[in-house]
Amino acid sequence: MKATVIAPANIAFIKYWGKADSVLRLPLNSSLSMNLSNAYTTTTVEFSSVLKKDSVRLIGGMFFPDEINRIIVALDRIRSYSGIRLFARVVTKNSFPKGIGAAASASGFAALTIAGFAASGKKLTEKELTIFARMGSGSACRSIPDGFVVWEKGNSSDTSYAYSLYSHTYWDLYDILVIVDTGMKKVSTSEGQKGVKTSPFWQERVQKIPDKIKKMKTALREKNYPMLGAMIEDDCLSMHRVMQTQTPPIFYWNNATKKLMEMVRCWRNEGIPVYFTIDAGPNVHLICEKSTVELLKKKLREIEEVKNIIVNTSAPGAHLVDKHLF
Ligand code: 2P0
Repeated sequence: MKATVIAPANIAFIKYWGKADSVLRLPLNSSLSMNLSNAYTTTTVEFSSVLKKDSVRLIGGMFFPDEINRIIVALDRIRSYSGIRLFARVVTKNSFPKGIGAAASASGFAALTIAGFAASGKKLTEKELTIFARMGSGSACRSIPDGFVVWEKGNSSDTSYAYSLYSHTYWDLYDILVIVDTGMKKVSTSEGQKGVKTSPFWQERVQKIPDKIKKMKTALREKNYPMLGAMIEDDCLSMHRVMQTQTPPIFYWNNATKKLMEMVRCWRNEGIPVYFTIDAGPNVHLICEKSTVELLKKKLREIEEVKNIIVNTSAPGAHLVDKHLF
């Protein structure tokens, strides 16, 4: 059987950086995210007796050999759990450029997991699917449930899963992804996280996360945008402080990133409610409410370093669709 899935990327408001178990991809801390409506991956999977090996293709781009291996390992997990012995054909495409810090591994492994199991005929619960997606790429588990999502760190594979806190219709929050650099990121997230414990700040950060998540849940429950925004910025800076003080240090920001962070502060001083967050790359996510989107788009058009923008609102989780890629 052939199955196709659309899975959103997600932006973490409280971020995942560091693993307690690198094989199972158990994180050092829980995280909280929002799915993105206009940054997504579409993937079709079919298991077939005609194939002599797995075939993996990215439309409009190229996978590195280690990425193909990671996909094949994920297919092996699906085969092993569903008792299938056939090779698979996988075709995938992204709605956004790969490697720009827009979490292509999150949407990619979420889509692959659901399409793979659907193609195998094995039925899993949403929780089980998030566990399998997590083993492909940690943040992928957060792209499966609807809208605003928590990934519980847990202390075993079965207890480290993601669930929806609120549906995507709960709050009209926007994420304007501002692309200032379209090149591939310099250090992959899997590689970068290996050095987390060389930072003198990782423990302090991890210890504070349970309290931060509790407070962020309150901000979401009350739809308290200034409280939420301030917390989003605070956790972004806390994660980058860890990254920048690892050995060797990782600096994902460039001059345009820093300029945009400064602009966000200026705009706030002018009374425009907007906050930033940044993942493992130089591009900047502006978190705002619907009423501010048009004004921010206009302001961004005036900044020469801005190459492109992707305007996202909160999105449903990964789901099956009828239109296949082959
Ligand atoms: C996040 N990131 O929470 C944070 C913010 C990057 C910065 O999750 O090794 O690609 O595949 O489990 O999921 C990126 O980490 O890492 C990530 P792996 P992943 O969104």
